[in-house]
Amino acid sequence: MDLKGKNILVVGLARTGVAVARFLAAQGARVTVTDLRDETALAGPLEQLAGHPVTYVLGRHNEADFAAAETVVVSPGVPQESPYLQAARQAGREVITEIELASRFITAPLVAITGTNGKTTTTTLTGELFAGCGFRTFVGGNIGNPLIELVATGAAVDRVVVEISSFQLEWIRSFRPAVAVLLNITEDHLDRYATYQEYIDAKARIFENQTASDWAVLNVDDPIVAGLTGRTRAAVFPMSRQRELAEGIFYRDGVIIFRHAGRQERFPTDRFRITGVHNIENIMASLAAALLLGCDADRALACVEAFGGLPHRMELVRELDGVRYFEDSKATNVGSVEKALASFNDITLIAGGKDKGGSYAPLAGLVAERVRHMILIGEAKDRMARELGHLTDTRMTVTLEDAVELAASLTQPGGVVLFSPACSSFDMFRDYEERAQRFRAAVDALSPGGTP
Ligand code: UMA
Ligand code: ADP
Repeated sequence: MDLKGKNILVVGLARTGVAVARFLAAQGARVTVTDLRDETALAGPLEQLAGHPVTYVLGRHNEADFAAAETVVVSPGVPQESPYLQAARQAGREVITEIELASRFITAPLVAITGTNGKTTTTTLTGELFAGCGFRTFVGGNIGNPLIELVATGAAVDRVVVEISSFQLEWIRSFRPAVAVLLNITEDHLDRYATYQEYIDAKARIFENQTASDWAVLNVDDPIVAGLTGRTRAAVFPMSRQRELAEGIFYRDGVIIFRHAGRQERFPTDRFRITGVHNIENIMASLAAALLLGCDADRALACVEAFGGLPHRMELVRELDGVRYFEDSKATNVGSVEKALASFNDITLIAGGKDKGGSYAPLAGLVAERVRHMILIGEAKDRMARELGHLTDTRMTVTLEDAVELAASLTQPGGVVLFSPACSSFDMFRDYEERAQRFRAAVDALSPGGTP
């Protein structure tokens, strides 16, 4: 793709927009950047682009810019239904996401990891496996550092591991991973998609350009994922925690077993530091991708055993008066909370936040069975109380700090206080990390014996 002199419009000026604009300007393209936020709100990104030859249209979008551009590069946060994007497409303009642009310049084998939950954990671990097995590896994407940054640096790499969200798949054209991993699909982002099916269809686009020489690693225990087998032309490499497979990767009696073309590798799980059934799934996906693309089994096992997981995913914060406090602020949808609830008994659950429009009903069985007290916060609290409140002792507080104090007073020794919100954080916090820090600070402030 020759970019020199090309008129390109970059939509959105956050992490993605900055990285894309920098790259395009360096390639000699004529770059216009537009964002609905104004100059004051965008002071940080503008500073990062200082000195680059870029034209700005801020605080608004102009239809004429979309019509004039040869290519429009969209940030993931810009919804597909944006009338500007739709108009550009109808006018015959090329509209693409940043991963599409980046992938046109990447020649190393690319592993793309998607799913409703477990993407970041699996992406990080897969990157560690390749690096630990001696491959020069880039890890990026939805995890935080845009894929285009790899292309911009021109670094020579052997493997690319990229976390992919449904948003990033919306405007792909030729994006084609050598290995596509689909971990699971449960309801999420219904504040962006009109229907659950639209969200599923966006995820399934990860397979769109694969051919028979590529791989699709599919979690066949997940009925929606299993149902998508027909959507890929790639060779399907199934993974299962529940049943033995003649070809694929599966879990049996404490051992993960990889079977492919007559080869069998065994990975005993007893020395793994990350626990929980969901992490067995994440580890199986990582091992499958790594071994299919040349990793040595012994070295891969050593890397998995060394992997300590990521913060804010079911992290033990403290044990006080016989009660363990777990922080799971990254649990922003129902599917992740299901896994958290399945991991404990006798739970005081603190949940709530910004509602994403999905149903909380899939949690009903686990709440009835395992949640002794439920404390709800945030915008979603009334709807959660309507859907789940009748199943257990349910209370509401205004602040997270009050929720923690109430949880401490209600929970008996041997119990678990679990902060697993099932919602995004933006109603009360900057992001899930700030929400996590506030929970941890509130837990740290508790005194033994409940005395202030
Ligand atoms: N904007 C417009 N016009 C619009 C809508 C938005 O100009 O019509 C502007 C906004 O004002 C904002 C920018 O576009 O300035 C949106 O940027 P962005 O939200 O795409 O932010 P980035 O910093 O570029 O982050 C994106 C991903 N964000 C989203 O998908 C919402 C980041 O994923 C990702 O790490 C980053 O690119 C690098 O690839 C975050 C995320 O929340 C972590 N992802 C979702 C998730 O994991 O659930 C999918
Ligand atoms: P993502 O990047 O997809 O959001 P993370 O690895 O950041 O995934 O984990 C997000 C949340 O989902 C955490 O609460 C974590 O405990 C939970 N989780 C991780 N892996 C899985 C999985 N395979 N299935 C369901 N929940 C998971």
